[in-house]
Amino acid sequence: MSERASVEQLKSGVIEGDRAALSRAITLAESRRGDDQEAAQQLIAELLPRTGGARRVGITGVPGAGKSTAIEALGLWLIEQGLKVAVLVVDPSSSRSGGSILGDKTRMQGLSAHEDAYIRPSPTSGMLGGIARKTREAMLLCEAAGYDVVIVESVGVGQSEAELAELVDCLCLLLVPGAGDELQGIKRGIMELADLIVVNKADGDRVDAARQARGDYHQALRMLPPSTEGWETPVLMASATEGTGLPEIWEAIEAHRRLLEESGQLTERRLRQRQRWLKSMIEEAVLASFHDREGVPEAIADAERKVAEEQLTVPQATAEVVRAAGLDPPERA
Ligand SMILES: Nc1nc2c(ncn2[C@@H]2O[C@H](COP(=O)(O)OP(=O)(O)OP(=O)(O)O)[C@@H](O)[C@H]2O)c(=O)[nH]1
Ligand SMILES: [Mg+2]
Repeated sequence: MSERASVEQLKSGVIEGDRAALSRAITLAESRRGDDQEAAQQLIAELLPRTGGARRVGITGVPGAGKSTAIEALGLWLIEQGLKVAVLVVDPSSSRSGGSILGDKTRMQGLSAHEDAYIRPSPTSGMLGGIARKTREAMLLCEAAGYDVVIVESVGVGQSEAELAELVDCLCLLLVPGAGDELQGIKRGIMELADLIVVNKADGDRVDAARQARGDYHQALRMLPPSTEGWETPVLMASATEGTGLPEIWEAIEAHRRLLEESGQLTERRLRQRQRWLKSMIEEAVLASFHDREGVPEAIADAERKVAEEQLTVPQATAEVVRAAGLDPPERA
């Protein structure tokens, strides 16, 4: 895969909404081979004018909160409303265990079988921001393929929520009732990022606990700055298994969207995301090429030894490594 003809073929396949072509395009974008990357970037660049049209929704929450079940139900409901839905599932643990994708597919069985849906696991890789890079490219490709809604599922493990917020227009935090008035160890920083909070599993004998949790979160939010200027993060209750509360979730996502559009924050938010992405990629590239420079690994080993033997201070040793790479140490050390 490095022929111009193949890029053209993939491009028209993606534009036609051919799911096999979309899958091949995403695989190409995920490839670490240099010629694949070149082809993938060319493909994405050509498709860029067709991107940006989707509702980009992130769903995060603790393992087992019901994210996949909720996406299955919400996705099927959205398809009923005439929308095409793509789901990208990021699971930081799956790259290690290699197993849970099968579980996700079975949890989204109806959706994965539907012709108006596309479900794809998204690997977490790269030095910075595991989620960000490959998932972002997959999202752009889904948009070019005509999906109206791109939902990114990511298990919340402290850092991943912030990465997910860098990718989507609306971040939805899924919680489960249970621990009474205790806020499930959800950190303030994460609640601050949420554009929407959903207390899931509000069914059976959990309804009262769900109501209690909703009140607690609502209260806690009042002390936090808004996720989006002019927006009050709603706290909703839902049952993904019973399918209750889904239209309300979508209504909230749409209301948030209207605010973003009307206030100009949608363009602003997406531009800021792209610029931060650019910055982190530049830093990643510079760092990688620094380590690839001739003499640098040796200079680092040398510096480590000199620091260990207390021959040099850490700033002095740093300056030596930078000079060994043929660069000038920054003036502000
Ligand atoms: N009672 C009840 N159970 C639910 C609900 N939503 C999900 N579950 C159950 O909770 C379990 C976990 O659901 P998942 O949808 O796999 O949760 P998840 O958040 O995607 O989990 P991970 O992807 O592993 O982080 C499953 O057994 C679901 O059937 C709900 O609304 N009510
Ligand atoms: Mg899941």
